[in-house]
Amino acid sequence: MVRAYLSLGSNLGNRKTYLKQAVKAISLLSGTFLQNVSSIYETPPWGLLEQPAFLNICIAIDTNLEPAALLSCCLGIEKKSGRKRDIHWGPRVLDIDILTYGDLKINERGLTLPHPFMTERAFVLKPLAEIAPTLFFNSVSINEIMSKLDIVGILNVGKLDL
Ligand code: X6L
Ligand code: MG
Ligand code: MG
Repeated sequence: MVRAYLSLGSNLGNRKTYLKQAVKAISLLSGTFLQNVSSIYETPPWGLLEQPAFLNICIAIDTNLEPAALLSCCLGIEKKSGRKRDIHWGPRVLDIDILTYGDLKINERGLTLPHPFMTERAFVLKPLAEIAPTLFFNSVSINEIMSKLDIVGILNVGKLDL
């Protein structure tokens, strides 16, 4: 069994409902056990600025799925939620990213672990730090990395009622 952390985001439609359905679907994956769910954070958009604000959360799972299988399950859940991939970095009903998978470091087509830009993005690290305050990246604690990121506009808006 491996501990993995996932980042979920939504900025279209009923954002909370998409996140809630995604957490439920992930918890039902074979050999996968939901361990923790962060608060919901409303976050300003990164990358493509002219789009609605996101709701972002992080979750902890313990899983027997291999990383590639976990990724294809996550993409399947995105697809079933109605996600269309048109505009790169554009608005989406649901995005599920694998942040870490145990201590694994890999770089292959479609899957780089740990997620390459996670330590630069407060919309990822703020919810992650809430549920994994003892994580380290390259010997630096998540709280130390967080303290150097811009958290302007990031708002804790409470928990999902699961
Ligand atoms: C320069 C150029 C600096 C591009 C940053 C950052 C691009 C993040 C894409 C970037 C750049 C991304 C979310 C989001 C996206 C999300 C919030 C991305 C992919 N996803 N903003 N922007 N939450 N708040 O989940 O992460 S698009
Ligand atoms: Mg993403
Ligand atoms: Mg993604």
